[in-house]
Amino acid sequence: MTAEPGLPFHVTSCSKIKQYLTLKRYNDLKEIRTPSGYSLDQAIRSGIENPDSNIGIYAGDMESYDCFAPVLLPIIEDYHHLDPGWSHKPGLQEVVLPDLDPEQRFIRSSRIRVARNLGKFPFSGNMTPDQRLELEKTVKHAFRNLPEKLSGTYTAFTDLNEKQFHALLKKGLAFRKGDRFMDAAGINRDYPLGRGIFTSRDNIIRVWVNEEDHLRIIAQSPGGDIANVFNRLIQMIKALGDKLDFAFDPKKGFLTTCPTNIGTAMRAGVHIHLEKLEQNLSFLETITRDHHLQIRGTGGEKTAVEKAVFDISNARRLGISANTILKDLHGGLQAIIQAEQKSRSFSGPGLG
Ligand code: DAR
Repeated sequence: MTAEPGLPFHVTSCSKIKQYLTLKRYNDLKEIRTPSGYSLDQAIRSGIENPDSNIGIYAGDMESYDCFAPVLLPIIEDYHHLDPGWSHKPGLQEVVLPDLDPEQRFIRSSRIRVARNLGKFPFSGNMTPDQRLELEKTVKHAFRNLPEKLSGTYTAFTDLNEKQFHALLKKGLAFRKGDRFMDAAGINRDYPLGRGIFTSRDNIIRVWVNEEDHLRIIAQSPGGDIANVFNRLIQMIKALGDKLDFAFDPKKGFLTTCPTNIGTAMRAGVHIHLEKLEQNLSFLETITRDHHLQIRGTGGEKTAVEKAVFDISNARRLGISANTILKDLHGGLQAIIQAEQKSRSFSGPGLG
């Protein structure tokens, strides 16, 4: 596919913006500014500078989704595989599901996160230093007023020296600057100013502040009890939602910096050890596809699988409810564990 004359997409790029940002759409949108002053050129800078982008465009505020709808909507409908008449499906109810791997023979850990942005602020690639500090101050106030069972501590990265920061990083209690895609989108600007992590007393809940989105609300725990992790996450989401106005659209759901995350803005996944299915990837891919799941490397997006530990999570974020995501994951993991068990019983663990 070649870009239309005049649009600076690299000939090798296969990004969604190259596919859907026609010259006409570009000319129709290039002078538009959102209320915070965000432009189309700012939105697509990452996709222009990184020809290997999958998507190539980021929102700079919730209004970007309306101002740049002629290019964002076709990208959203393509990426999320949406049928005509699609819409966000609400629903965030605690669940009762059996632990699929109580002896922890397969699932190393479970991690479920949602992205949330505060509607009254520009999004992460479009914030001034003062806006990042104001956002941090706003959410710190919410953290201080959580119910006792969810209480915890917030650590601002600017309060740490190099040694303290790297000690937290090793424990997964800090996050580095984003990748080159996020860098080109302005998301890493002023790092580590305004960045930090809230950690609940029981260490299950973490909230990243001012990373790719204003908030990444995360519940994680060793093992495969995804229902318990999901239920703890819901309690935190609802407690913060009572205090903060999240950027939300009835049709698109929760609005995020990257259009791949809108809707539930949820990624629910596990790290699972599949020493046999690693040797039969096409079978693993069939099972994950049938259950609307995706396979990532051990370190997550755009990383390799190490020591047969796969990151498996939901592929769908929009057009289905968070509870459906969890049921997809639970059903898919059940099928994957059965297949791995069967393969191991035929050849014994670790045998060729
Ligand atoms: N790397 C960018 C974004 C892809 C989706 N991942 C996010 N949002 N973390 C791309 O266009 O490929």
